[in-house]
Amino acid sequence: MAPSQKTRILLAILASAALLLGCTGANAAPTPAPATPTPAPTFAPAPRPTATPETGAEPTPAPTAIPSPQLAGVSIRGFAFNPGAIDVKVGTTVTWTNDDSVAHTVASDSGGIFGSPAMPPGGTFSFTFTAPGAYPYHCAFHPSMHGTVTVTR
Ligand SMILES: [Cu+2]
Repeated sequence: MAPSQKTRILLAILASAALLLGCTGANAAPTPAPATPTPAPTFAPAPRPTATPETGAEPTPAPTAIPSPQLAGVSIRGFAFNPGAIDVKVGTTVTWTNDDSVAHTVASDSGGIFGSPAMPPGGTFSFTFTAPGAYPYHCAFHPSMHGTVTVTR
């Protein structure tokens, strides 16, 4: 065997060895991919306040305009209606209260539109005016006592 051939064989062995080493090295070098890839930090986005879509367009069911009950009061005191004349809107309930020490009544001057029985001291009488107009009234016991309720729309 010629020395050169011997060298070539040796080189070939070395080369293959290097290849083997290189291969094994190449195989061993890459760090095995982690079986469980570190989960990307699931970034839960801060819950944004969901814009309430109703804002602004609140279809508040408009209640059929039910006129709030309107009230008015008249005090009977010192043989007089106080106030003697009041203005109210249609639908207003007027309540007379006898703040005197004797009985009185409330009676419409004409038509018998309204009329109370004798109201003892502390008694009350109410009437709801449903039509516009002027409603003069008096006390049946004391003709000098007069008052007027004026009803407007
Ligand atoms: Cu009276």
